[in-house]
Amino acid sequence: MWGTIATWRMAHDGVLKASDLLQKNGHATDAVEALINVVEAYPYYKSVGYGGLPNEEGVVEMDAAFMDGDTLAQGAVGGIHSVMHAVSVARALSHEHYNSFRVGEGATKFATLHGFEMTNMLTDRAKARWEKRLAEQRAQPDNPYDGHDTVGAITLDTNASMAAATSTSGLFMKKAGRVGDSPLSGSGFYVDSEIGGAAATGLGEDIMKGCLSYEIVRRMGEGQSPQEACDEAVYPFIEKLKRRYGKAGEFSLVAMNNQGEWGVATNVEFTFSVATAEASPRILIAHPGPD
Ligand code: SD4
Repeated sequence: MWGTIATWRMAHDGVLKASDLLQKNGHATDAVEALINVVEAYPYYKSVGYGGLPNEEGVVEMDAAFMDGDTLAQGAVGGIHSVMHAVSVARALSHEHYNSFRVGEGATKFATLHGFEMTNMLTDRAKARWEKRLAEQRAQPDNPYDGHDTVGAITLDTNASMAAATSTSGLFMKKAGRVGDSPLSGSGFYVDSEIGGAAATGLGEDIMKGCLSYEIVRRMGEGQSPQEACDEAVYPFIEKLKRRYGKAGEFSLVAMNNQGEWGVATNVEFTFSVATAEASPRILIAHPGPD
């Protein structure tokens, strides 16, 4: 048995790559990193890695995380800039017992010291969109945040090891130093090889309020299927947020257990990519639930 599930259509080429590795008995940790790396390097995905949309100051600040489901080791970066593969920096940090979650200049410094090549991540295309948005914001300061999606993925390998990872440039036009849910353990991602894993995309500020990735894994640990765990963690929480906070942002979560079964919950039209030993890689659409 092996499997992988990842957020958004943009993950599909990465899912193909990960599937190839997993079929050849590659390790879940290598597969999840390879999956995310494909998305990070592609310049036309406007919310991840190279070509990602910048913050208000024109800097592409990225958040990423990596988790090994066997050891529970985690590494994460928040607001890192100038590196092509933020998730690989997060993976390198997962080997550190101390200082494994680095932000801002500290994160970028770690990357430089560990041999990651510095890259200008602001493509001409992203810069043009930023300039256009700046002009729009001057005319209409209340522009909503958009153009943000995270690639989040779970992998299961043929030895029953699991891994999770995320990478994003976060909200377009976010304030400098703003960090979302994607690098936060339990919010943007979580995985435990004895149970399964989950990853999130959407408005980080609201996903954090429910620690939704951990909640899904916890429920799977109590015996729920990935779909039951997604449904029961996500939809009541959206209702709770609406009731007590007054509103709920958009969010979507994917999950896979250590049997390769998977589930999804979303309150927007959501594409994701999934592959298992039984079913070849494919892009699917989830509709806002519950039905
Ligand atoms: C964040 N969760 O930075 C990310 C962005 C995202 O769909 O995934 N948006 O809040």
